[in-house]
Amino acid sequence: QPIAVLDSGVGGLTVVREVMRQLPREKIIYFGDTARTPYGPRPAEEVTRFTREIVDYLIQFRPKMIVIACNTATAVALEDIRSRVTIPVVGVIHPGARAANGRTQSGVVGVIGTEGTIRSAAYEHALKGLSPNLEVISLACPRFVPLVEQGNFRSAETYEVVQSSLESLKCRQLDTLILGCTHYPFLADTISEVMGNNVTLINSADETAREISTILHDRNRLARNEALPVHQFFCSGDPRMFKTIAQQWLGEQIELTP
Ligand code: DGN
Repeated sequence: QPIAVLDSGVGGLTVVREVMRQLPREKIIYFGDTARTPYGPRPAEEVTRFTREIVDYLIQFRPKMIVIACNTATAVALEDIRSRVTIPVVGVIHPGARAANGRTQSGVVGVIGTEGTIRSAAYEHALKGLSPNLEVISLACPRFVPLVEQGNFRSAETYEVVQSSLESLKCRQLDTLILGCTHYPFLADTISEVMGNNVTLINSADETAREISTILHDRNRLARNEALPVHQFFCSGDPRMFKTIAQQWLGEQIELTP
């Protein structure tokens, strides 16, 4: 049985890459809603409706687990989806919050994400639930996702957008910055360059993959000569850009069904 992974576009591939690395025997069915990306500016009810539709589609593949690899959808729809299916549903916010809480020394944690994620205050709640004294500085970066969906990871324009978006964070005392959108790891080098060496970036993909492995009770080593599973990718929009970005990020050819 596969693990079903969904996102508003290519962002969830950052989680897929980590699952492939930590759990190489698991077959993945991925859905990127590239026709309706970005989810960030949309009202919560609409994001919930889209998430339900994608889950209804993915459920036909009889997955053993659903991973909502989108912070915006996790923030508004995680509990709704959990109440609708009988298999485990994993989001990306708690894993990221746990990782940041374990890492910060100064107790000042930054969170960047879409407008929807930041408006929901889901990271604040998750972080304060772990350590009530943490100071949390949140910032929406609505210009990042469109850059990533265009495959524009490392241009002068990207640098300029990242630099100007993060300006207000640079004078704060944070030592840990949560990439609270699964698209942002694509821009991690630029974000890191702008924020400087003293700020550790938290990418929830790593921690989410660990949570999946715990739920599955799986150490998942490949036996010698064992064939790798064939993953399946679906996207609702232009397949060319999705395929290019996916193959570049995952470092292998993929099977994509538009
Ligand atoms: N990748 C998604 C997230 O983590 O929030 C959403 C991006 C978007 O659609 N704006």
